[in-house]
Amino acid sequence: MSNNISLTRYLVEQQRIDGHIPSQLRLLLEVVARACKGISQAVNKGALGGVLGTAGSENVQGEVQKKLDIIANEVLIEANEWGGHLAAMASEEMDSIYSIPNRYPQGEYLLLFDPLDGSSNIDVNVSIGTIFSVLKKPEGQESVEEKDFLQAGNKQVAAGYCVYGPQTTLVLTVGDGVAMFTLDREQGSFVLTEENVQIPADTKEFAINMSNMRHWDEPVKRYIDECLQGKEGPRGKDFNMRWIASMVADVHRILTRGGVFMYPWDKREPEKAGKLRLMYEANPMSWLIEQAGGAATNGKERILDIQPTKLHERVSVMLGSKNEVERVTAYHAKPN
Ligand code: AHM
Ligand code: MG
Repeated sequence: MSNNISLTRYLVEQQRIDGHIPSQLRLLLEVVARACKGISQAVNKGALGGVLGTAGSENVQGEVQKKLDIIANEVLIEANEWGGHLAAMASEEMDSIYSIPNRYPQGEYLLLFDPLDGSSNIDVNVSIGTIFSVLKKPEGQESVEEKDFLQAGNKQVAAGYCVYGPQTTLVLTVGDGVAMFTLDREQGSFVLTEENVQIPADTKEFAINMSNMRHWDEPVKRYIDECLQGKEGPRGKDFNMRWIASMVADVHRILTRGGVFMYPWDKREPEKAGKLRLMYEANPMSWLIEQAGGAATNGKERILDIQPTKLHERVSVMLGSKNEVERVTAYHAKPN
């Protein structure tokens, strides 16, 4: 459908028509997109660029960092720190927030990101991606602290991801639907390839790491068990399963053809609410999914309404086709 509308033109027109993208936010989104182009280049080079393998360090969550995790993190910081549009950044790969150095002007936005989601897929040439969320800095204060980031997902002013797969695709919402842009490598720009993305309310496809089944809670077990029973079971239809182990790629499939994605709480680490992180994984993805007509809960409540209590907070995630997410959420409310 494109008619060759670049991301730049799309953002300028959004700013002009609706006036709900202030110029600082437009600049921010362009800079994030430019950084994603750089990350895409590094990902594409793979072994030729010497970027595969582990970096020999761990992040704040105790996960081994890959070289590309660190490269992607640096690309995003270097691209965003000098433009004057940000007050601070936060990343899955950094223990604490990154305030904009004094030598640069400070802007009014806060940028959160998972620089390279799907780390276990980096070295095996399977789709990975960058996830980002944009919040506004609370008004009337000079410096920014971690507590200023602790805003519910419903306060986001922009959210998106860039998936590095067979194509590099940037997916974006500023609260006015979901648009997809494909990277045209010859032109070096993102070109609009899908607008007003809509997820069908029903689906026959689920995504969950089945190897954890014995650790799940009853409502999740019940939901998946009923899917597995297929036509002969209470759902009366056969289901298909997909699990890419890159949330970006699984969410991209759901935005493209529907489906339900779950990474629920499980008994392996009962004190943690889930594996995925609320502020820079679940929140941006939940907003995109809702903007496309889907739903996102933690099994009990809307993810976007959860008040974060810490930057790297984890959350149980169930998102995608509305009727399926509502069903599994209802199973949590009435386990029997
Ligand atoms: P990461 O941010 O360290 O890459 O972890 C998040 C990823 C998600 O992209 C994906 O859905 C999940 O972890 C896969 O986990 P598992 O390997 O337990 O199936
Ligand atoms: Mg991640």
